[in-house]
Amino acid sequence: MADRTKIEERTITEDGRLMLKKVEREGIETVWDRYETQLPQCGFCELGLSCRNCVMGPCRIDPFGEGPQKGVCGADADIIVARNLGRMIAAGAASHSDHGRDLVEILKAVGENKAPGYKITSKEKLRRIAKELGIETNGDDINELAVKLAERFEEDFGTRQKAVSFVCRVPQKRLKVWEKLGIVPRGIDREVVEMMHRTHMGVDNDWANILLHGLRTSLADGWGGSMIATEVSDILFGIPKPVSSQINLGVLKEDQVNIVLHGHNPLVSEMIVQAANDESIKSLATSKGAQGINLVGLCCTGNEVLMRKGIPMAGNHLMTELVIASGAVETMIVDYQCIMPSLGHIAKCYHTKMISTSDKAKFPFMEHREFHSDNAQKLAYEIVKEAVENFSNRNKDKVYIPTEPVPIMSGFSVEALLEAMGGTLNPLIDAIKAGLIKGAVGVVGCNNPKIKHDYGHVTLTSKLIQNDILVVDTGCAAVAHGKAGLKQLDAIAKAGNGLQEVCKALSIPPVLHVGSCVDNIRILVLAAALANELNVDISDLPLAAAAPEWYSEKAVSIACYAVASGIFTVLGVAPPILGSKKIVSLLTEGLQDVVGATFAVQPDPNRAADIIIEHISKQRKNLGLN
Ligand code: BF8
Ligand code: SF4
Repeated sequence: MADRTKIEERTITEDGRLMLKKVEREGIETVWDRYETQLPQCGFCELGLSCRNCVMGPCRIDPFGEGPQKGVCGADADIIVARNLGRMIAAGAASHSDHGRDLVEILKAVGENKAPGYKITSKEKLRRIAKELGIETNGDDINELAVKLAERFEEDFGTRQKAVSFVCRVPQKRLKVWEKLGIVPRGIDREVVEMMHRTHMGVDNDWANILLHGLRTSLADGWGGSMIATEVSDILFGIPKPVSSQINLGVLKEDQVNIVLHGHNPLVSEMIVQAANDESIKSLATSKGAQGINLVGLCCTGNEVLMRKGIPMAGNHLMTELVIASGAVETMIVDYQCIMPSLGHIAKCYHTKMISTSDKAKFPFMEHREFHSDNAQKLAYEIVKEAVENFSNRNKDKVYIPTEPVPIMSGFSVEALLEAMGGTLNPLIDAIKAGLIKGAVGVVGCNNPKIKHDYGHVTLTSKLIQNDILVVDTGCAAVAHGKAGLKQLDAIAKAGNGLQEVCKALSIPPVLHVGSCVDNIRILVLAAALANELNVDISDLPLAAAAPEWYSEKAVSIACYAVASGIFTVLGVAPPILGSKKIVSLLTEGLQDVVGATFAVQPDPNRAADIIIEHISKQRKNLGLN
């Protein structure tokens, strides 16, 4: 194994550093070690210049112009880079959207009384969305309405001919842009499948045409699959409201049964939450000598239950292995996405039971207990009971909970924000017009061992709020900010004077948690509402997005739908496109004239902040604001 980098180089977090010392002592391998064994990573792949779409290949293009300039089929650098990027977008859009589909299936099952334990928590939102989509109802039958809405969404996945339902939310000016380009998303599955088709050998060999379909595919995610996922989650599990909780490894409790919820879809975790509140299970825990049952979250499943239930958050992507190394976890329950296949291996060093729950996501050294609408309630109860029974197997000598948790505020859905502002966007608009708030930025996305853990998020966001830019966050970025103490009322003091004034008046922190990664659509909904209110396009607003530490294909899809929706987006890690000058120039400059927004790549978060501050002041000037 290569020499390990210093722990201080790996993460800025105290809990992470202390836990990394423990795993080093115990000889446990982590994501950082494996990253180092991969170095140097393949230069062709980093540039996007390798292709294995067929077995005449694999092929690669020499970036220095000396070796091959075409694959066996004749594809050049531009075609290969575009095809690879297209497939990344398709995979990301598929992941969010398939998660949305699972929720739609439960919504339908609830309407048909086939999902014991699940219910419609927000009847108001169900009615509101049904009305928005023009779904007729006979009378007040909420179950019938659930089925009808689910069926409408099912159609959105297939071929809808014209457009997915939520295109009705797109501001007219933006929709015209998409219509002109022919990128209005038709069906969610359709755009993903079409991308796979186009990138098969011998189909779409016009790099720009592939990329245009890439934007359409990403829009099918943002205004389709992800939007459905969030809205149906709110209907089933409730609209998030401001809630206080705690964050970092210190949320684990030495004297309690610790159950960790990891993954993305709230379908499983919501049932576990119910089961953990069952009185008979609680008394079983007491009889085993535990002071209670402590549920904590990781990654986006963690974000979902933090937003709606105030369940404490243990950590983000790069912390998922370290949570197990605490030796204090009785059971980790996973659903899907961003679950490293290494987790089961690490759990073998402790008493931790690992449970996978989705038919589409099995992992090494995990026990597979498949959740379906009809058995979820029963299964959740059994799993929590087994976790309680596992408490007595804990080896106290191995337990280490390194820090005290940090307080965090969460739960800022669009509805909650509107409520905080007295039902209208006017206070926000007035604050922007008056220059108290210069603009708003969505800081989102992952961790990646290529960037010092949490450094990108925390550095960028701290600088933005100092400059009176409101930050809304999701995913692992939100967890980073939370651990750094930026998501509590005390953090108001870290903001610029103008932003401080607004935060104090509304009693909100300067960095607002809007949810998991599918919940990035809450930012779209807010941006669309702002654009409509001001009668401008989204691309005219003083907004930006950033993903300082992104790693996943889902993040590529999010970044693309942000830009296609008109939001300037800065990435901290370069996507594999640098092998094509034409594509780099289109994405970083040319798109401005096409969709009114571009990408930028800037690994240094301080400089990324400068770029964003400059962009926002330019947008303000164009709107006639000083
Ligand atoms: O969907 S931010 S590492 S956990 S991909 Fe994954 Fe990235 Fe975290 Fe959530 Ni989003
Ligand atoms: Fe090579 Fe073309 Fe096949 Fe790709 S599609 S592997 S470039 S022959």
